[in-house]
Amino acid sequence: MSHRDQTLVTVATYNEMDNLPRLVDEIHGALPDAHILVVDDNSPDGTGRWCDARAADDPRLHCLHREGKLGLGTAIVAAMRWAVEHGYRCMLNMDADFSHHPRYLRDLVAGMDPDGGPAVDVMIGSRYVPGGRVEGWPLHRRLMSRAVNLYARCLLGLKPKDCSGAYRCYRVETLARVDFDAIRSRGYSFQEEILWHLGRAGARMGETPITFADRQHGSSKINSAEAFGAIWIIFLLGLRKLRGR
Ligand SMILES: Nc1nc2c(ncn2[C@@H]2O[C@H](COP(=O)(O)OP(=O)(O)OP(=O)(O)O)[C@@H](O)[C@H]2O)c(=O)[nH]1
Ligand SMILES: [Mg+2]
Repeated sequence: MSHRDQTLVTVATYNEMDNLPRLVDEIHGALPDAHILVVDDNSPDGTGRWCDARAADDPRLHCLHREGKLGLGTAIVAAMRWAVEHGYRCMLNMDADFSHHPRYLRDLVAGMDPDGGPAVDVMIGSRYVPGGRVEGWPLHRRLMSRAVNLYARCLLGLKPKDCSGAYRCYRVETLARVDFDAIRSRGYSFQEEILWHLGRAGARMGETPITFADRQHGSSKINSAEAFGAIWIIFLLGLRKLRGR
């Protein structure tokens, strides 16, 4: 099956019943023709069951179920494989918790083919370009995010200002050039790692400003083991880059 002119919006979920029903409506408010793929890791709060029931009434909604919580990075890889297999034009990924507001969806899609400019392969919803902002984060979280971005940009030579956010639109034919089996990240460093692989595949990257809002409903899935794991993986990728591999 091919959806060559269509956009797929992908949302990984783990216990997002407080957010997903409203998010699905708002995504379709912004992009009525888009398909939505939810990748749910057997959420105990029933997010996956809700999604199946809703998908039975709406052919634009799809749900991929995994047996347990396997990490955000692997959920996005599963969504990328699905987008490639089904032949969508663009894949737009966002978090479920409204940190990534659907009001920016159209800017991200429009940025893929800018008027008079070259086409873009990855459009990033960016907190760190002029006009971008973070709302509701305490100072230590702002500093951590800035530090991780600086670290990844220096070590991996990434050009975008915001390399750690998940709110992005990818050209699916460019994703198809990435060897997903080579991706090491299970959790947070996935965002930097996929940019690194795409950069090596010759992808052009752009950024459009967003205001990132802290989660209002539901609970955080972040943990310090994942955060340290992410720093370690970026370091290993940096070593590979130094060795020219
Ligand atoms: N399928 C799946 N989704 C996940 C997993 N971990 C996180 N998510 C989803 O990924 C998105 C981002 O996770 P968040 O918990 O918001 O992570 P965060 O934004 O760093 O942290 P807070 O917003 O502060 O809680 C949300 O939509 C989560 O439901 C996972 O292991 N599997
Ligand atoms: Mg969040």
